[in-house]
Amino acid sequence: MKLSLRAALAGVAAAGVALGVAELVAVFTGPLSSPLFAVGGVVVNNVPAPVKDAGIAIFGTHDKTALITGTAILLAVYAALLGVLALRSRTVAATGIALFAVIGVVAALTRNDAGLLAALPTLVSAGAAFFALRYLLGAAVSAEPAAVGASPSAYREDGRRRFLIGLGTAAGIAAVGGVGGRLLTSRRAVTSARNAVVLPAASAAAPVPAGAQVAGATPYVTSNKNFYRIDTALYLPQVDPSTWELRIHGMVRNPITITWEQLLQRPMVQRYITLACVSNEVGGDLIGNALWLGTPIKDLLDEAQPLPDADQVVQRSSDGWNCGTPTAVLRDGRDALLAVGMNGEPLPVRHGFPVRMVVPGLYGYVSACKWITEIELTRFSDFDAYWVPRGWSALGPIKTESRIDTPRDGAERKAGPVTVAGVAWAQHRGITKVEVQVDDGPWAAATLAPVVSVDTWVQWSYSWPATAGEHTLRVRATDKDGQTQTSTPAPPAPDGATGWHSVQVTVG
Ligand SMILES: Nc1nc2c(c(=O)[nH]1)N[C@H]1C(S)=C(S)[C@@H](COP(=O)(O)O)O[C@H]1N2
Ligand SMILES: [Mo]
Repeated sequence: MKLSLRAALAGVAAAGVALGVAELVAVFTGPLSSPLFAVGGVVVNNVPAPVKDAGIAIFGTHDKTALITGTAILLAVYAALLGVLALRSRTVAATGIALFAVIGVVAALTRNDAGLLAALPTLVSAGAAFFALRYLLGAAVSAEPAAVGASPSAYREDGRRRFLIGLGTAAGIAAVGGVGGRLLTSRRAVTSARNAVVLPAASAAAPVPAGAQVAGATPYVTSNKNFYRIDTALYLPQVDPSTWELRIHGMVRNPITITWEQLLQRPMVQRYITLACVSNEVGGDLIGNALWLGTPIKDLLDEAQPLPDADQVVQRSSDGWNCGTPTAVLRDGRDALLAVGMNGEPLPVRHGFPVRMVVPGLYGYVSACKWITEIELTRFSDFDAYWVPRGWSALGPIKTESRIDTPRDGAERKAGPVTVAGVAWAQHRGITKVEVQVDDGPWAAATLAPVVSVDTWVQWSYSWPATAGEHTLRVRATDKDGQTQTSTPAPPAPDGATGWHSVQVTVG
């Protein structure tokens, strides 16, 4: 093995030691203080919107794994280079590691709510990297034949062994630190606090009417396991209910802070509400319907007494993410909930444990703050929420849409009656009509299933007398305002996709 290759390996191994040690220290200082996750988080919040959109489009909901993997690969390349350069100069090595430390510390300290201790994982890991690199390089050099004079091969063998053992040890520290650190962190996490939560009693939800579920359509109620997840969090915020507080402040006469205990004592209701993501493409699955348990936010806002011109409610998450919702929408009597339960369970951590907002009729990015800890009354003219400077609309009412769930695109069917079924939604307005078109024929009315309320999606079905050949099926919905979905295709940005969903079916 050539010396430069050994040096590169030494660099990568030292970086592995650094990351492993960082994860171990982060067990005590909090998961977001780990340099890998802190730097990843800064990247997430600062990449230009088109790059982020491309990332989401290419990697889908695995975009976070892709980002962390990408960061790790970049770091490995950097470390390999540093290893080789360090052969010539200790100063270069030290400077390289210091640069890594500065980036990690700045990233960790600028995360939301970070204390000074957040710098610790990076600092300790930089120290570990320095010593690991020095040791491994020493071993790498001692495995070289000496340039001048006789070098007993036994000495070389010894150096080689020393280098390999060093590499193995470094890999061990990286693996044990990385895996062990993450495991310990999740043990410390809120899982046990969540398991201990006893949900408060609530006035019952209107029951799901018989027949709401149509055969072939997606389940009317989405299970927690199958519910889509969208957020900017690389590491799920771990918010302990025993220290959770919600502060309602800003342009209010009466600022309020409530604790978890106080929240649970408020009147609770249960409501089926269909949540949708603005990034959902036509025909996409970033939408789900759940039974939410929570307290009406309207009452809390009434108590806080917003000033008349406070037209925006900014909701903030424990990780700093935020969204802006029209105050009027939250106070117009719809079932906008500060939710603690989802389908009979405490909120899953990925869906905002312990508390999140759910607002019927608005896309999630302007209304559904997870891990919520702060509500600030302000004006749209004074504050742009997270997604607004990134090119998304400040207002995000959900657009009337519909989707064909069966047959799937590309499916094959036998000639004769074929069930076409799916969902349609226009939350808080309600759907009055769904129509299906075969090829370029006339639009035929589908049968609408009953719903709990206008705040959920509706299932529909249509019996299609299928004839042999290739066919295109299209669907469109009309809402209670009389608006029929436009056929004009539009991408999700800036305020939601439009167009008709269609599938191709081969009938034999
Ligand atoms: N804290 C936080 N809350 C958030 C987001 C986020 O990035 N961070 N994303 C929002 C978006 S864009 C959507 S669509 C919904 C998705 O909620 P879900 O993941 O429970 O389906 O959460 C909203 N709440
Ligand atoms: Mo979203």
